[in-house]
Amino acid sequence: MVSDTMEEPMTQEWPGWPAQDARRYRDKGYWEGRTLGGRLRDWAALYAERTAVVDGDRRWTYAELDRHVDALVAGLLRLGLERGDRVVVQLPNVAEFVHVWFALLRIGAIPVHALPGHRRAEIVHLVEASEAVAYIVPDRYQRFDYRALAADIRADGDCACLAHVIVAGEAGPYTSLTDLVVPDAPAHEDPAIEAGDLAILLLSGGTTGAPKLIPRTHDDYAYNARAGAEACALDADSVYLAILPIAFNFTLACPGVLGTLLVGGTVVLAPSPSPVTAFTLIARERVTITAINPPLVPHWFDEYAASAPDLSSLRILQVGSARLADDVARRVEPTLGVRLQQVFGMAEGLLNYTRLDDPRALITTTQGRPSSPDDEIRVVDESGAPVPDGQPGELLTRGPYTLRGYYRAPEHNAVAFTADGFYRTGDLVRRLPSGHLIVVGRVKDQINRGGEKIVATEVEGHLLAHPDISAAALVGLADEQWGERPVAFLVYRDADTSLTVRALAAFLGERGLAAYKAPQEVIAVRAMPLTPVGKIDKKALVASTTRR
Ligand code: OOB
Repeated sequence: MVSDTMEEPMTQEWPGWPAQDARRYRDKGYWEGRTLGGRLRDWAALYAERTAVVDGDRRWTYAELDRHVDALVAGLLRLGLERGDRVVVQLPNVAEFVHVWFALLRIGAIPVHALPGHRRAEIVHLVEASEAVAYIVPDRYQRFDYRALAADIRADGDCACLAHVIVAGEAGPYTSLTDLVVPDAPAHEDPAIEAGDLAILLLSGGTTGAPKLIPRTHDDYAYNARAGAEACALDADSVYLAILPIAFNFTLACPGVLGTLLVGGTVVLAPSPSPVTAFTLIARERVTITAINPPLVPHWFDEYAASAPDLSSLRILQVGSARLADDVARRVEPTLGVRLQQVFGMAEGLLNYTRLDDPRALITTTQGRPSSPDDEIRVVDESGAPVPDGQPGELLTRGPYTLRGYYRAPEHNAVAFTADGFYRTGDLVRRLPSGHLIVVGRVKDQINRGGEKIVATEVEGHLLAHPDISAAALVGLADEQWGERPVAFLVYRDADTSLTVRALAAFLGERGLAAYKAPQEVIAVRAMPLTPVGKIDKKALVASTTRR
């Protein structure tokens, strides 16, 4: 059932789609009116005994997954979680992520996605920006103890809204996820949850200040995954290997985990991103599709040459989240014997895929075309006027799975969207007559380190807290391995000071910042070059490095 309220801008907290667009998206069948928790129920009936999820030696059929999620729902309800509660989830690629995610959705609680690499600064921000009541973590992952992080985020009186910490594994003083499982719990339905409701909050790569939260509804997120599944021709025989973090939109829903489950396929979770692990799982589970970021590609080439793995089941290697160099793209198919698919997407919505039957030249030199016929694309110059095909301009977009505004961010929304609802991506692209996009640069103040997004102003804010630093600018410089690496230009208070990369990493680490955001190089300058309006001239800083 579709209620009238769904057609209104949804709540004060985030602007939804205008009524006439919402109606069109439903009429065209993009929004199917089924919640994600309800879909798991449908899949359990349709695909019952097929394998849904594989995590190491543990396997769940669709029917088992559905029952296990209900068992967890019962425990989460007993704990006091309610519809509308926000819950920060920071789990790595383990089956518990899938269990927790669907259990929260069935209750109508909102998973807020954190990445495994996030630390105190990011988690405090996520908890406070969403006013989360619970935080769900593993005990340890990659030699880091998340229980200590859970203690740390509350140490300074921060995160007062947080009532529960739930741990997958050894819980210590916290609530154990295993203890929340209520065997043989009844199937849980909550008719009050509608497909047009907020389902999850994703973290934006960001442009300025603290990263924003991205509202995604059940309807739009399911379509996000379904359109991807179509672009990849997924079916019940598809086996998707999750290598990048499962909380990342690319891995979860492009088409990823969700797109695979939609068609009755099997999801295999990789415990680490190493090519050795990936190759072992591909051969063992007969994986048909997986997704990686550009820095992993040369590692795949090297490991392939070294170990001659059996990749015969693999049909599609998706590469995205940062620009894949054309010459590397051209080497994928001849080297690995697998079809390349470039993916250019964003947590905000719009996804572009090269199609499986595209000419090779388009697959190796473009980042794909929009997944939905109703993705609207504008490429504009600085004044907002459209540029002709082939010319670079900023990409603006609007469509059935692209947000119309961030969560609780009216001021930012006023600048991040046009008056008619187009999202300003901050990406510079060239559009070809075929509709394929080539990413040529960026107008947002962000560094893309091989797919990991770093908001310059966020890191600069922390650098300026250092007693020896009087001015700081973080810029991305071209890097062989990462595509771009974050470089800090610093003006010291005392000209004799010199801070090393290690010292800065330690300083930023103490301030609770994720390690991947730390500068990989430090360049001291006497004064910052300024633009005519008095802002730090980052282009001049980049140019100065080529003159060195
Ligand atoms: C993906 O999502 P986010 O939200 O982490 O980052 C989005 C930004 C884009 O605006 C663009 O600047 C960059 O990442 N990007 C690419 C790219 N894919 C993403 N830049 C160049 N080439 C590409 N292929 O990164 C994301 C989400 C879903 C699917 C794939 C990637």
